Amino acid sequence: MRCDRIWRNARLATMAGSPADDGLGLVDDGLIACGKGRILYAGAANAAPRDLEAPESVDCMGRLITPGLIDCHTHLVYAGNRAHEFEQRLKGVSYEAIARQGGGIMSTVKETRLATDEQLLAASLPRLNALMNEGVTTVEIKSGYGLTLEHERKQLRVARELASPNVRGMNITTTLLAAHALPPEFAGRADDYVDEICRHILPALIKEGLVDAVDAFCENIGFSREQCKRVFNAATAQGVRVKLHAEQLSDQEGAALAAAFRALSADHLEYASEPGIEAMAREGVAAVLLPGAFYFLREKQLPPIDLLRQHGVAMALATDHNPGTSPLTSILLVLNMAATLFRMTVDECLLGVTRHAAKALGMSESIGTLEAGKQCDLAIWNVERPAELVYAIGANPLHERVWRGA
Ligand code: DI6
Ligand code: FE
Repeated sequence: MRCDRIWRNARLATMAGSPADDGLGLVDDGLIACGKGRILYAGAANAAPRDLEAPESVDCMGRLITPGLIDCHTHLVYAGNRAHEFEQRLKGVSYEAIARQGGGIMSTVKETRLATDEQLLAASLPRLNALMNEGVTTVEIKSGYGLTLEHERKQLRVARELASPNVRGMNITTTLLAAHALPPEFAGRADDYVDEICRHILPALIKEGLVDAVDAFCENIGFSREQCKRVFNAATAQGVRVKLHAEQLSDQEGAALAAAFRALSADHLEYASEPGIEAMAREGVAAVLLPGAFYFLREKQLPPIDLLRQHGVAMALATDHNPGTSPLTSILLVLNMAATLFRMTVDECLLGVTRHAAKALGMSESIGTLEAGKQCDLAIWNVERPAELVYAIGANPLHERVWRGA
């Protein structure tokens, strides 16, 4: 069988295992063959096709290979930063007082509206590089700092630009999050802004091919359950999948709303209730847990991990990179936080940034496990045991990142 490249003498964590082995699908003496950017074989070397031949065969010297990591929830494209607010908060100024001074999300909106495409690209590249340097091969990027058709379009256009192979080698999926905050032009008129989203912003940007999914911030300081439902109806009418920032700071029954729309995922979930989790399980909605925001906000309410486990809800993990509540670009630190703060197991953590993250993006057909037919996105690690990827803090054991076989 003609291949482009073979990796041999490796330990594989295929993430395609059965629940019996906790899903990591470990293979001690493994081999991966790829052709035209796709995996042709991934498994035990002694069961590989006998006729494999490739111009290049890589001896991995016993290193561990996982699927390329997936960061399934980021707000990566924006201008400026909020370090000054961080400093104010440390001096005791409240989040609300900062918001009243025009800070918070609105300060990032102001800077993002003023930025050109080139400036947004230049500001986002270091953040994308940081993720790539830790073996990330797929990133979800949300809008939500423009809040007008023109500026939401600009954010999503830059997100698409980041995906072009001549910029970086990265799979990027975009999410419209116009329902992130109320823009000043609509102060006191949230329903009118939701009309603007449903009638103008969402249909236009979907038609322009800039939107892979639609999200909303269902929260007291965001949008009500009813307003999010209107956004979801508009997205669904256009045949676009939805996801939701749900129960981050209070129980708005967002998880149940996400389930009612068979959403790809419900994200945060610190304040989720059992009925909402049951509904998610029933409708196959993934949970996306975001320990970076939990840590940075010094949140005390843990997400209901045991309930998610009991009901068999797939748990994904992500950085939630954003300048206000999770200025975090380390997916490896997310793994340690999920274990240390949320008490998730090593296997749950690693599945959270591979197979379950792919499910949260609706991309299980093409990424998230080492299986024939999937995209050949790999992370090759200088570790013996998968647990080392979750255990170490601040270390980066990545040996090589492979995107589409190269
Ligand atoms: N939840 C969050 O924590 C961020 N957005 C959201 O929906 C906050 C974004 C920011 O503060 O810039
Ligand atoms: Fe977020």
